[in-house]
Amino acid sequence: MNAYTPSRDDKFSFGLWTVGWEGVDVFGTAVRPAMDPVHAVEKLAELGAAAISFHDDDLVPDDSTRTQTLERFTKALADTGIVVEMATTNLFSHPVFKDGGLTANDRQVRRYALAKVLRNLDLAAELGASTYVLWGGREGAESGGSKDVRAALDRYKESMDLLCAYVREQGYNIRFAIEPKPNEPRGDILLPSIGHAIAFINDLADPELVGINPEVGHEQMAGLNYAHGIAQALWHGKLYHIDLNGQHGPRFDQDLRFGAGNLREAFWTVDTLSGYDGYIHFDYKPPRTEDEEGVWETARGCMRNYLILREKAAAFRADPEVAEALAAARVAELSEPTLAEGESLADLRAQTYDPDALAERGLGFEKLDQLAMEHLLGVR
Ligand SMILES: [Mn+2]
Repeated sequence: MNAYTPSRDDKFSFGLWTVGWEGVDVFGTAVRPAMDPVHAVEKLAELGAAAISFHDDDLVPDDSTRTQTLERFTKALADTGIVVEMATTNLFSHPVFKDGGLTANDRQVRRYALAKVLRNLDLAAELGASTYVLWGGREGAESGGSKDVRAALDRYKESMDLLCAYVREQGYNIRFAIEPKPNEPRGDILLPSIGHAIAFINDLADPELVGINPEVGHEQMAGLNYAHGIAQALWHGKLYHIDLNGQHGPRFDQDLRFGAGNLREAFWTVDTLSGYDGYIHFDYKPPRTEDEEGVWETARGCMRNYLILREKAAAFRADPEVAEALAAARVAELSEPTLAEGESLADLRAQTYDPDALAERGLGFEKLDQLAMEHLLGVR
């Protein structure tokens, strides 16, 4: 045990499909055997995680074994104290979803997709999940003429409105979280970024019930700043869930363990999450090079990296030299309204400004960033 050993209070959560990933990718077959969800729960509990999440097909892929699987699974939850905090639907693996689920051109596919979501939503409520994620990986297109994007958004909204009404009607304690992604597996996915998703949510019938589940790599694949993205989501009150992982800039979805890839952005992500009280959920894929022991090493790594970065971010914020640099950089001044109370725009216009003198001031941002860098590098 040391300072970076996780405890239940840290609220770490893992998707069953993360540690259970068999390594099937575009170019190769499975490198690891299927993992029993009960084994995943027991092992994650032993490592210090607090919760898990699942797709319907991760946990109950087969109706003939559904009852027995759920009995074993709920017993494992009770035995370990692990809770189910989130659930989601697999609307991407089966060939029926090759043109999407909720926005497929084929109406029968959309009806089947909605029924599949509803069935797993009932299970999510039964198992105590409080968040239901929708990642629309197949909702999109490869070519311009094949998808009427405005009609697709109408159908996306129709499904979300129906799902929200269903949750209200059933009295479930569940909120939805839409997970944006720019591309992969579709050439272009609908609701490609945090901003697109938030704008869409504001046009739903019951926007209170819907927020977002931003994933580190998904934003970074689009060259966007994840820490800024979640800060905006928090500003809108829409950060209902998070998916942490690692990514090296705009390229294919790497799904590395948290902290790998863009480490500086991971630092600012943890800093931005200071005060966030939701589950710290990891959605990554242990690389194909790893055997089962390597898989648990990546799960440990995700949690340790988060705890290390949390300590580094706290030390940065507590450093008196950082306080001076923040003051010199006028960071707190941004919280002051531009127009003072009781002041009019006429007052503001009547003031004399000396833009050349204002332009002469340096902001000192580099000194501030160097201090952050030195905390991150472990030399302060
Ligand atoms: Mn995800």
